[in-house]
Amino acid sequence: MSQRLLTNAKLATLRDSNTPYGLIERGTLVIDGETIAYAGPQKDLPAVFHGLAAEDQHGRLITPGLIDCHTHVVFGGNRAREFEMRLNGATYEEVARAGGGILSTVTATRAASEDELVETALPRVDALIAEGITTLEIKSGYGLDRDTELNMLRAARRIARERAVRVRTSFLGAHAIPPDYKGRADAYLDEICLPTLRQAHEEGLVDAVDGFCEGIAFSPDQIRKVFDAAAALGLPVKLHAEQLSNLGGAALAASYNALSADHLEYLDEDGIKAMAAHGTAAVLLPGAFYTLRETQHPPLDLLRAYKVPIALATDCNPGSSPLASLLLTMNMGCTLFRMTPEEALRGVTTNAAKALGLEDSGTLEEGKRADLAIWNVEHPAELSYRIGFNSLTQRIFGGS
Ligand code: DI6
Ligand code: FE
Repeated sequence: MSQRLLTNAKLATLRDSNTPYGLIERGTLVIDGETIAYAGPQKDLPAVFHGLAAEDQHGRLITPGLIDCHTHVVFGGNRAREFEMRLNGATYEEVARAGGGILSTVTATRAASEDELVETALPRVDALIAEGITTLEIKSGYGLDRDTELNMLRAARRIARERAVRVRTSFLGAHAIPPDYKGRADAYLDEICLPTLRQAHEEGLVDAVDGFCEGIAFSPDQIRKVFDAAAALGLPVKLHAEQLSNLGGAALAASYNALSADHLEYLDEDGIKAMAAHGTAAVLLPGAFYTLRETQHPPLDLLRAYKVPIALATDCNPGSSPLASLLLTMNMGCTLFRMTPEEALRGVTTNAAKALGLEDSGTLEEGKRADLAIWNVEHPAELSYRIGFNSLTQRIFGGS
């Protein structure tokens, strides 16, 4: 196994410690194969590593590789025309009549081949990778029929083979009700969504099961049905909850020990208590808040008070968040939601790992995966502070 010694670095270890960011000013990091063998003060470097050739980092900052824990990067077409129509004064109804909205993405995704889905997703994935992302979650949910849902998940798996990035998939068949099942959501779940979930699971395409619990999507009872099916397959769940209204989705998800509840602008204290009791992470998505010009803020102070782990993600999708920058997401988390830069960094590392159920990532410590981002900054707050500026100098994925 090859070993590497990175010296003269600042380490934002994000370990639990009394030091902000778990920061080590004069740090050294040793990589052994795909894992971190040492991350600590230069002066305490174990003697066994002294003989390695040093890669001098000239004081640069090393963080864990970033994790985007909520994306819809695989989809067909885009909705720029719809964006333009609305800014030219068209109403939502006019946009819908012209074929706009989420169902226009469903039509475009159904028309795309698996190859085309991969090809159109890769530029978005590359933009994320260029900012130091090493793990990416990708959801299905723009197919809403068996073949297209499976195509989306296969495309997501292929992205992990075509790029040096780890992909976790979430089955989001319960994202919207397809036109042919209008007014018959339960029939859609029974006839399409759940059988497709079982088949996708059989093919090894599913790491978690997601849903959209909302007046315009699925009711809590319908989501329960989806979660029961996930539990029967031994799959963890997560939920788009309390984005536009409060239906108690977060508490429902927590009662299934969900990995995360996501969006959460309309979350109340009962929901937060349930999340805290079940270890469910909160995933905040400021890109959607920004794009929809939402004014209701997620209850950050209460999430803090109950010590719910808070993650941040792009929600990269063609409608509510056409955002392929996790650094900008961090800035938005601070500026729009008033998170601290340390919370933002933990939100795209340690807590994003929690939201995906990954125990091998998210901090710099012995035994974790050697997924690293190296930045030309003086202080970790710079990552959240700058807008439209990428200070990444090197990304290390699985040690290389
Ligand atoms: N919430 C969202 O913001 C996106 N999906 C979801 O469940 C919207 C997806 C889209 O408009 O294409
Ligand atoms: Fe989403």
